[in-house]
Amino acid sequence: MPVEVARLKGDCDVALIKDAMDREGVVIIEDFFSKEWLDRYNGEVQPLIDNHHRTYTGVETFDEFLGHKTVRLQGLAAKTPSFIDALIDPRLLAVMDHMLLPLCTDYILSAGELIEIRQNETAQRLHTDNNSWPTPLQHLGSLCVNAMVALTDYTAENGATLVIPGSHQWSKGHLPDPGEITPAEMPAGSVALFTGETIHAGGTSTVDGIRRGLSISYCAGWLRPVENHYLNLTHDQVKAMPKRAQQILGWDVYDGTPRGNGVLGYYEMGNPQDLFA
Ligand SMILES: O=C(O)CCC(=O)C(=O)O
Ligand SMILES: [Fe+2]
Repeated sequence: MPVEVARLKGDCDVALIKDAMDREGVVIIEDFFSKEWLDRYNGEVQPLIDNHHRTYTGVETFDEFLGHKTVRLQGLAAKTPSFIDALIDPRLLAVMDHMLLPLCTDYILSAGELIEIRQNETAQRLHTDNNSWPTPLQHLGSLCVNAMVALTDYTAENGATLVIPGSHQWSKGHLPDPGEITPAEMPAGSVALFTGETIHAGGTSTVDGIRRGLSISYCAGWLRPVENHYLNLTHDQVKAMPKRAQQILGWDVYDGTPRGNGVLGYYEMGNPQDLFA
């Protein structure tokens, strides 16, 4: 029996999404974003993709991991206004509350990445996104949750994300049999959610055409985010955003200590929110 990824619809009860995430560690939700949002967002990213120049972190194995036939863009909160609609989508945030609040008092954006896989890209190595942080922290549970938004159709041939349902509960080092790996095939406008402990990878593309995704990952508010998106944003840009977006972008203090003994992320000895008062 081929492995199937749990599949829901965008207007479903959010409780079903939470259940699927707890049980499987990955779920596809179809008809999640409207055609209107999809067209608008694709319109906002197209000129950025057209002008894209590959850059490197300087860490060779990581640059390899990012792919040679894949266009990646960051700084999306600053560059693409409609990113914010997805970032604070109430259904996504309800799932993030469920998945991440056991570990923290609030979560922040870890990375917002546009990932466009092109013909002849080879699959990434299988990994978990928890791997971004040191091993002792990984024992705490899922440090992040990824919402992979399909901006085009995702197919087995064009590089759909490879996922392993149930792998979020595996012990570290347990590798999947080939039959347990399945492409998260989904039409444009869907979202695939997976935990920081779910094994996955960008897929192989054998076809002429693109697989374009928007990966929005949220992490515990006390972690250093994967992307340094703070450097992209101006104060004026953040000021114009809804408060919840400001908070998720890290422009607030994190108070997670039992007795208010310390806060993280304070600014000029105060709260970044004071910038907008
Ligand atoms: O592009 C994809 O489908 C997955 C990318 C990914 O997992 C990553 O870059 O960490
Ligand atoms: Fe990943």
